[in-house]
Parts: sequence; C-alpha cells; structure tokens
Amino acid sequence: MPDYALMNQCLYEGKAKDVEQMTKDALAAGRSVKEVLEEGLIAGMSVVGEDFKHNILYVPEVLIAARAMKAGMAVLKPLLTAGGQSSSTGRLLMGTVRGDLHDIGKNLVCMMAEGAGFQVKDIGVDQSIEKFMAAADEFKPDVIGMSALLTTTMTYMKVVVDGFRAQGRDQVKFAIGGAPISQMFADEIGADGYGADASSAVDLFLYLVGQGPAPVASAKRGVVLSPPTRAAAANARPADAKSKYQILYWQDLPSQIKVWDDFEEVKVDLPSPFPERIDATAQRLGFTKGDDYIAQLRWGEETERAGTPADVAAALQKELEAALAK
Ligand code: B12
Repeated sequence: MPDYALMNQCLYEGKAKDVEQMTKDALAAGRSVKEVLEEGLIAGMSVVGEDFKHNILYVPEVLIAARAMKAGMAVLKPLLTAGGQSSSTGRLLMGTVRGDLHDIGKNLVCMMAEGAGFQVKDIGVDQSIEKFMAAADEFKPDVIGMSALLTTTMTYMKVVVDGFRAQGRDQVKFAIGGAPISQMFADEIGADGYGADASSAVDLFLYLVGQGPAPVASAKRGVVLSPPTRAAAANARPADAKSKYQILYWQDLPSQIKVWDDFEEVKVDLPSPFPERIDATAQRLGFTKGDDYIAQLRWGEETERAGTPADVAAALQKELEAALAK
C-alpha cells in the first residue's frame, strides 16, 4: 500500500519530484488512477486549501504545492484520458476578462479545481465574450469562472453573463472572483456565485455542479486576528512578549508581513503604494507572466523583536512606509 500520508505531506511541502515519483510508484504497484488521484493528490491539496483559507499557508507556498500537484497530475493525465477512468467532478472553463492581464489568482484557482477533480480549460487572460463563447461551444463547461483584478475590467463580467443569458444559454453557471469582486457585485451582475480565494472557489464550483453544500459567504482576508484568539492570547502571554517575523519581498520590495508568537499569527498585506511599486517594477522588467512574477517572491530572514504580533506588525508597517517615503 503506498504511503499516501507521506505523499500528501510531500505535496504540501511542494516537493514536486517526490510527488511525481510516488505517483509513478503507486501506479507501478497496481493502484488505480482514481485512488492515486484522490488519496495521494487531491487529499494533499485539500489540506493545502484549508490551510490557505486559514492563513497558515500563503500564496507562494500554495503555488509551490500546486506545482507539485501538477507534477503528479502530469503522470496520471494520459491514463485518465485514455482509460476513460476520469473521475471528473465537473467541467470548468476559466479566463481573465478583457483588458486584464492578471493571472496568478486564476491559475491558482485552476490548479485547486483540478486538484478537486474538475476538468479545467483555462483560456488565459484578456478574454472577450466572443472567446468565452467559442470556448464554451467547444468545451461545454458546467461552470464558467471569470477573474478580474481591476475595477476598470470587472464590469466586463456583466457583459459576458448578459451575453450568454441573451442567447438563452442559461444552463451554464457563472462564478466570479478577483481582488475587487464581492458577493454584492456577483448578485448585481447576475453571476451564480463569488469566491474570495482558491479554496472558496472550489467549494463554490462543487456547489454549482451539485456536489457540495452551499458555501458560507466568504469574505476577503486581511489581518488575521479573531477577537476570541486575541483575548485568549492576551491572558496567556508573558509581559515581556517577543514575536518572530518575516517579510515577503518581491525582489527587494516588501509585499507582506507575517508576525507570530506561540499564541497567534498576524499577516498584513501591505497597502498602497507598495503593490503599485511592485506592479510598476514588474512591468518595467517584464516579469508579468504568472510564473516569472512568482519567481521573484521570497521570504526575508526570520527575525525576533519585543512586542505582541499585532504591535510588531504595526511597527514594521510604519517603518517600511517611512523607508518608502524617503
Ligand atoms: C501581481 C500584480 C500585477 C502583475 C500581474 C502578474 C500576473 N501575471 O498576474 C502585473 C505587474 C502585470 C500587474 C499589472 C497591473 N496592475 Co496589478 N497587481 C498585482 C498585485 C500586486 C497582486 C495580484 C495577485 O496576483 N494577487 C495574488 C492572487 C493569488 O490573488 P487574487 O488575484 O486576488 O486571486 C485570488 C482571489 O481573488 C480568487 N480569485 C481570483 N480569480 C478568481 C476567479 C474565480 C472564478 C473565483 C471563484 C475566485 C477567484 O482566488 C484567488 C486565489 O486565492 C495586485 C495587488 C492586490 N492586492 O491584489 C495589483 C493590482 C491588482 N494591480 C493594479 C494595477 C492598477 C495594475 C496596472 C494597471 C498597473 C499599471 N499602472 O500598469 C497593471 C494592469 C495590467 C492589466 N491590464 O491587467 C491595482 C488595481 C487597482 C484597481 N482598483 O483597479 C492593484 C490592486 C494594485 C494597487 N493597489 O494599486 N499587476
């Protein structure tokens, strides 16, 4: 019996070569494609999804895990398509809407959806309604997922939804997501649902194909502190509390701060103007493709300083802002 727990762990840690080899070994040992997919890969990815949802893992780690998942999937793919053993949960067509080149979130959603057993067709970025329609004619999706990161492009989602509905194509469901998107916006444009992150997206897709419960309303993630955790932490923590922290850099530009102690963890996505600086530099250097962009991210050294995680996070943010203003 293959050690699926170990395989899940390797996937979680993003060890693509190990996952690939274990997938091959499990097949060589006579296990079914379905079993290897579900117990070796999907089970590992679902832990990644949960930990991402709860801010235990962050975007770079999730993308690395997703690449390991892809390495395993690449071994299974020919067998899945040839043997008719597909355990497809549903068919998902994904694209970023016209005028928008952001694809990191979309790619992540695609990988997690594949991990959950969906057959995914990703038509890429900057996609017009005509392209969505042509792809839908060919691929016959159950769900169309649209991504938009710009307030100027999100409105195009309505054009696509309206266009499909106007042609009487009511059977396909629309899921939408991206930084400026909300449930309210989804309701406004008549989409069937909104997902705040890749894990919520998969819950939503499962629901839309009748294979999961209605997702609870998801909200954007920000600083991770629930009031009960803070209260408990405040009681348990010694007066001379120390916290550890790391800064996530895009090249040498700070993007996120993570601070933790034995009681809680705080994550701060640095607000404007930090993302604009990163955007401008990425554009200037031509690192605008998902993988190229992600390859520039790295966590800084783990460091310790006095204070609770919330205090340290606030102080660090101030210092970074002051340094940027110079
Ligand atoms: C990376 C990035 C870029 C990269 C994109 C690289 C790439 N290949 O994607 C580059 C440098 C190319 C870029 C360019 C620009 N960018 Co930019 N960019 C970002 C940045 C920093 C991160 C986006 C990201 O990847 N996040 C990580 C992923 C994992 O999260 P996500 O995309 O939100 O996806 C998650 C969820 O939203 C959800 N989801 C996403 N899609 C879907 C779909 C479905 C169906 C579902 C259910 C869920 C779902 O699940 C995902 C996974 O968890 C954001 C800042 C931010 N905080 O969002 C700015 C940001 C989006 N960019 C911005 C801007 C202004 C631009 C530019 C106009 C800059 C310029 N002056 O040229 C250009 C526009 C280019 C274009 N036409 O699209 C602004 C948008 C402001 C606004 N209100 O419209 C932001 C918010 C930065 C800022 N604060 O100013 N950008």
